[in-house]
Amino acid sequence: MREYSNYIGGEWTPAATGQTFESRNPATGETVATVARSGREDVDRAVKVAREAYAKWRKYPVPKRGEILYKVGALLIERKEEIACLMTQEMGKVLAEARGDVQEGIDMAFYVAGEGRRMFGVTTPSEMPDKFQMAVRDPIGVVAAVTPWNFPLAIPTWKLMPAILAGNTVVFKPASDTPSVAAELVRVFEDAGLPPGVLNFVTGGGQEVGDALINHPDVDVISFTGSTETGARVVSKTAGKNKKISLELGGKNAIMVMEDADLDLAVEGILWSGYGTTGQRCTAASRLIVHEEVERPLTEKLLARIEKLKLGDGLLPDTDVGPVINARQRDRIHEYAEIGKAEGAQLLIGGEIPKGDGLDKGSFYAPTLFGGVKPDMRIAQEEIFGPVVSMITVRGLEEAIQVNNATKYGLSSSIYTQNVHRAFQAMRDVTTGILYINAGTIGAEVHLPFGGTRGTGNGHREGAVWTALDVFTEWKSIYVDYSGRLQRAQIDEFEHGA
Ligand code: UN1
Repeated sequence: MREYSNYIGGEWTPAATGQTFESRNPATGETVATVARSGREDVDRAVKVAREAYAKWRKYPVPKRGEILYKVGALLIERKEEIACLMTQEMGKVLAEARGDVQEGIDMAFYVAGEGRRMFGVTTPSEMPDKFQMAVRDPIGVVAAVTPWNFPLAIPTWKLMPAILAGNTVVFKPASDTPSVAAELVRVFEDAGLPPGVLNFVTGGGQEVGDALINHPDVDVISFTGSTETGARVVSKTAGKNKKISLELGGKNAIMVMEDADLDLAVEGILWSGYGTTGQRCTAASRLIVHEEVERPLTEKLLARIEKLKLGDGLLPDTDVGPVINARQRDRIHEYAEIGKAEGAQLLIGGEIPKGDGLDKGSFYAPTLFGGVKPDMRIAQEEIFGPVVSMITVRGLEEAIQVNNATKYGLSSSIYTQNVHRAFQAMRDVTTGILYINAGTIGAEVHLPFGGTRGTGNGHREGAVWTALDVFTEWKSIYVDYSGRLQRAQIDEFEHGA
């Protein structure tokens, strides 16, 4: 069995208390790894080491920092299959998707590495003669990266790579459901030659490790991806402590299907976005907003496909839908199905914890579709984070967009239409951070901004390096006066043509 400890100052070390916990395979219930159950003492040590390493790292040339990330990318390519298999075992997503998760980290590595020879600042002319001015990006200090289990490799790379490239040092706390994948990522950084102390890794619970980390006075930036409730806790617990906080929280993403849509194409997008990753992406489609004219044929086509989806262990080649992350989450999803029924929505398929076929050993949930959903029902408003899709019928594009926009979240949306006017109207009026035309709600590429409006976040964007660097750097404006005399901005006047 695998064993992982913390990684602090370039050393793999057990938790100060010597305690451990286990991560389990959600498809089989088997133990995947034993990892350190850390506490405040470990966090204190990791932050101290990160702070010390920062003094040197911030002066290390940015292109050279980028070169380490090229090596990280190359090692991830070498280890892609091994890490993907481990990810399927630890998190449950089917192997093809686990490979995609690692690939997203590889894409990020090369993309951010290249940024090492850009990281552009700004120059702009002065209002005075003999004066030069520019703005440059400065690192901030120690970053706490707190990451979720649903993209156990890709999402950490969105945080660690730009943070490290910019010259910060990091303490990384992964979700307790997926510590092994996170540890393998840290090992890649180590093997790529990242100097000790630049990246530190502490595993353990949210209460013990997470809270100690975000509240630590020497942590300057908190980059958190996870549930809306935990995000709110991060903000309230650190209020008044003057930390820079970037949040990526929930979604209630919708696919709009207009009356002129290519329905077969839409069905593919709905299956992929609604039930891919067992509905456990923040970008997953959990609402379907359908024009009344196509509701019937679309429903028929969808049901014919949903009933054929095969649940099982993600390592098996014929599995379409893997388990959900754990039994607690499965029960929560089931509660939502019950809520949907009680609210008067029509359960068209699913709505149950499947039995037999070896599924009882793991945490599975049947792909579920509700019809007759009203936009204000709880199953149409709250994030379920499972394979549950709620179908709402509308009479036209404006109503579709209005329903699409009317949730407390604002991550991703999609519209299926073959009419260019409708597509552009959606591009203008949809208020989510991501919009797809004739594709589902998932599948963001690393080099565009990733994030959402309203309750999905707090205005920051990950992915695209120029937006990610806004989280991990501060702008410094520098004025260089080479006139040799006192020049007073806003006061002195200059003769034309002098
Ligand atoms: C997430 O949903 O938590 O766009 C991240 C996507 C992936 C990333 C998803 N590239 O679906």
